[in-house]
Amino acid sequence: MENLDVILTNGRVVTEKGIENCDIGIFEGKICALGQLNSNAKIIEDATDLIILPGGIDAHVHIDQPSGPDVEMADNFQSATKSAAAGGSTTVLPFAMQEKGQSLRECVKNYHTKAKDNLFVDASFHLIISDPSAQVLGQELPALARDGYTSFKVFMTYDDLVLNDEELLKVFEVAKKEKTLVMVHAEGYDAIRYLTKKLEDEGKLAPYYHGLSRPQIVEREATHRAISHAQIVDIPIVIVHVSGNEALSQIKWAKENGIKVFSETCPQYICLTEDDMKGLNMDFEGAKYVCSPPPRDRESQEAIWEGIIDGTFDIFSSDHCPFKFKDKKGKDRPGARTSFKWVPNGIPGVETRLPILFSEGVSKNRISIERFVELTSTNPAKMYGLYPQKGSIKIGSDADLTIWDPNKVKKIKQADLHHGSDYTPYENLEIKGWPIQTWLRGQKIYEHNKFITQKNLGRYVSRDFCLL
Ligand code: DUC
Ligand code: ZN
Ligand code: ZN
Repeated sequence: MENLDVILTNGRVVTEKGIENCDIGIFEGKICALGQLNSNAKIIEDATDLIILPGGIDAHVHIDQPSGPDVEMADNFQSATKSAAAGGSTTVLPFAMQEKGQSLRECVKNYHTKAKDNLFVDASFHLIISDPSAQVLGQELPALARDGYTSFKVFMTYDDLVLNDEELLKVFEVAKKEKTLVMVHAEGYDAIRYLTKKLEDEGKLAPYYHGLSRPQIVEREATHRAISHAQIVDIPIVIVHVSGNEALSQIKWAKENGIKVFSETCPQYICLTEDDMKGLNMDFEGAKYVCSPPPRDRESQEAIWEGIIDGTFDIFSSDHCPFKFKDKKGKDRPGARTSFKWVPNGIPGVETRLPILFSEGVSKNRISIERFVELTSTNPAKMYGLYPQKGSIKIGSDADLTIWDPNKVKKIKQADLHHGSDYTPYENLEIKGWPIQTWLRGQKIYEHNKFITQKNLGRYVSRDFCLL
């Protein structure tokens, strides 16, 4: 074959057949040849001693979402997608969050305006349904599903987002009709309110108590309820950000009983514990780690690893939800030092997701590199209707590629990251195996801490239905 645009040569490549020593030929942004290529190309990139993987797909990120009065997320679409590219992800799936009373169409339009010309990597929106009115359920949701918005998230907690059981069932029914996939934030609202009040009455107000206000039982109960509702309506669902053994036991039970439940976990549940929320002697430092569900204990980390290893988890996402720490519009918002309940929930992680799983999983021999690719790229692509355009190194797919140096050892440092937050919860975590180049549709966009492209090449991608 003559005149390719790019050949990546001498790399070890993870394809659907496993690890191969092969060249990758790229033409007009697509992978067009795999094998020993004796062709010319405008650009030849030597990947000796390096590994080439499909670009990461981070299927759970929050960008520029309203997060309560006077609170601002630390990332806009520029900074979040720059951070994604630097961390080896070539596609992100952020949320278009409906506010109460808002039309879903209007909401989606607003997020497109925020994202337009600001994408360093490709993106596609999930919807968050906070107001399932007759108009939303009857018209807007079905129309949007047909336009390629094929997944949406519902919440079982939070004052502004919670849906009651009847509302959940109604949303599930629309999902069944439209063949869309529902992502569920499974934590029980009433139990959290009850426990929060109790802790506050006892004067337990530091960030650490955030974890005690939403213990594993609260997540387990909601997970079971969501699964039961899905069973009643007969739809598949995704339980997102699973934090520990209790919720996981419900998912295992469902899978063993033939109920179609997908599940996602995140870096915070293998790297952080509740002790991190203690900060330095129960001080406000702990707010850096406040997210929901909260980090659990060592036993839970082991259970999460077991689920990653044995195939119970389908995807591994960041749940990137960044706030600044030293900021009155971030973690230190008014009231946050008077009660944990005012601390914004969420931590940054879009740039560190892949290095953490590679290092803790592949480099430490807990998982194979093929399983790493499945969890971080192929399965998210299949689950959210991006496959085979994304998620695999195969002929005809977008040439979204990440080149890894499996032997590079370096600690995570806030100073090296590109997100808008002023801290990382993983400061000083030693990582073996780093992404060193990111390619988006055949163009190198990032190499060794430098962005190569001048303008933002990311595009919005419309999605098909779930293929898993
Ligand atoms: N849920 C998320 O999915 N992300 C951050 C906060 C939350 O509650
Ligand atoms: Zn959530
Ligand atoms: Zn989230």
